[in-house]
Amino acid sequence: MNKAILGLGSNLGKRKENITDAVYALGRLPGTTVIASSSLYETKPVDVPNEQNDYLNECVVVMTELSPRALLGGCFGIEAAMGRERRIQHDSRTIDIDLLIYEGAVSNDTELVLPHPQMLKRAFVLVPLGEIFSTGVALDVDFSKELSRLDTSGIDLFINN
Ligand code: PH2
Ligand code: MG
Ligand code: MG
Repeated sequence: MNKAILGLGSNLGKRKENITDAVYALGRLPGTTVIASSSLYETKPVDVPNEQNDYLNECVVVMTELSPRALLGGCFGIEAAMGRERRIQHDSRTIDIDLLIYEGAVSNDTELVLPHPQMLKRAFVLVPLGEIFSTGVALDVDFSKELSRLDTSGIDLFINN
């Protein structure tokens, strides 16, 4: 069993339900259990090609028997089942599930880069992650410096539950 960390995002449709459904689906992947989750955060879109709604973002930690690649495949399967369309890169989406960190795994090929190359630049990832890993270190990835330097003004705890 290995630990892995995933980041979820939604800015289309019923955003909160989309995230909740996706977390539930992650826990139903073979040999996979969700062991921790952050609060939901409402976040301003960053690096997007068009006008978009605000996102809800959350991070979760899983224990899994799946390999990094199989876990990634599981994430794509959940996205597809939830109606995710892939037309324009970084377009609005019902659900996005990104594999951020997989315990002990470094990968650098075209399908999978681990740790996720953008995660250290994104407050919508590091703020929720910092809630779970309050030391600023997640499975050997130290994000404390980046988190302390990032502009977190577009990131709000989502209380509309
Ligand atoms: N995801 C992106 C691009 N921009 N911005 C926010 N706030 N949240 C996201 O999840 C997000 C984004 C590409 O995956
Ligand atoms: Mg993403
Ligand atoms: Mg993605």
